[in-house]
Amino acid sequence: MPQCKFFRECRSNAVIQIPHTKMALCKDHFLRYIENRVKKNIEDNHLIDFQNPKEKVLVAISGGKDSQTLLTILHKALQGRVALEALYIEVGITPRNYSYDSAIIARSLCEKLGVPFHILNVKEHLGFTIDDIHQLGTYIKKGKRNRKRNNYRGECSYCGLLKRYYINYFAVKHNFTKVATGHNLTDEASQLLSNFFSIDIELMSRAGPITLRDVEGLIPRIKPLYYIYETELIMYAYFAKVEHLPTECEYATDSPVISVKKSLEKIESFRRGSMMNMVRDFQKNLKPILAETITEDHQIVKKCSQCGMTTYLDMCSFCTTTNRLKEQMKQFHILEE
Ligand code: Q46
Ligand code: ZN
Ligand code: ZN
Repeated sequence: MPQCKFFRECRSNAVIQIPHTKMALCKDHFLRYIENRVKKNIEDNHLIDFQNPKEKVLVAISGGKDSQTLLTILHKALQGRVALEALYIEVGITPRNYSYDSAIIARSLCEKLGVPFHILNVKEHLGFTIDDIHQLGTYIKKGKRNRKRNNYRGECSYCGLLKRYYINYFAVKHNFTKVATGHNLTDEASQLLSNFFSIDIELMSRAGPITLRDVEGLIPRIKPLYYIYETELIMYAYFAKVEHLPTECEYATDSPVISVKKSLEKIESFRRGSMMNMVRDFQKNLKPILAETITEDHQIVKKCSQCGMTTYLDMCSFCTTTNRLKEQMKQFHILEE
């Protein structure tokens, strides 16, 4: 590796080469470089309103590399200028002690940084866990012929739905103004390309470092790591010694987006900067055109007839889905009648 190129006076040996600029950096300057890029994203895209005294940011933390690194960088970037708190959603995954260990690691980072830590237990709110959903899936898969009729979508799909719902629920209840998530550039490029393959223009038009819909009951989501490659985050976590859970969830399955991600990583290896160019150019050139043609104004905002949360339907997709799951669990005696 050559010498660090951050400052002329830095004579340290470089430890990493930045994927899209090929700039070689030493450890300390690499950490600073990533933190500066996150700050730039926050400022350029107005992710956080530093002038608003009521601005309050909630980080959805899972104990995994992405959210632990997000909280570490965000805590540094904000320097106490706005309120920052963390929420761990306990979805109830017992194999490999996954949920238990994740919560310990997430809490430990919050204590180290002095960030208020909250836990929301899904079982207490909903009456069942992801373990129960997994058991339901096992029964449904055994009777394969009924599989289609039962419409089982896989643990991760339900897990994602529960987390999204309860994060927003918690944020609304406790007056948070932004929810920060750990999505990085590699995730965004993969999602963008997947949406392009299925020509899902509506989803593409929503891509970006912030979801901006001024709707009461839907807290805007911000992605401070939007322009940081996954490989850079792995290196950041390593050099900054960010503690995170090394174990993978037993229910993790390869989604179609994962195969797109692998292909993009391959392209990136011989065309450096491809993902960055794709996401940046999309935001700059294509998104404004899509945003003009696709307006969500036709969607009438309502309150869910069951839970009262904001939705565009009579009953929100969380209530529809969890009602169906409850019924199915009763049929299989996973839940009491
Ligand atoms: S926790 Fe939940 Fe992940 Fe496990 S069930 Fe899938 S989504 S893999 S981050
Ligand atoms: Zn240096
Ligand atoms: Zn609802």
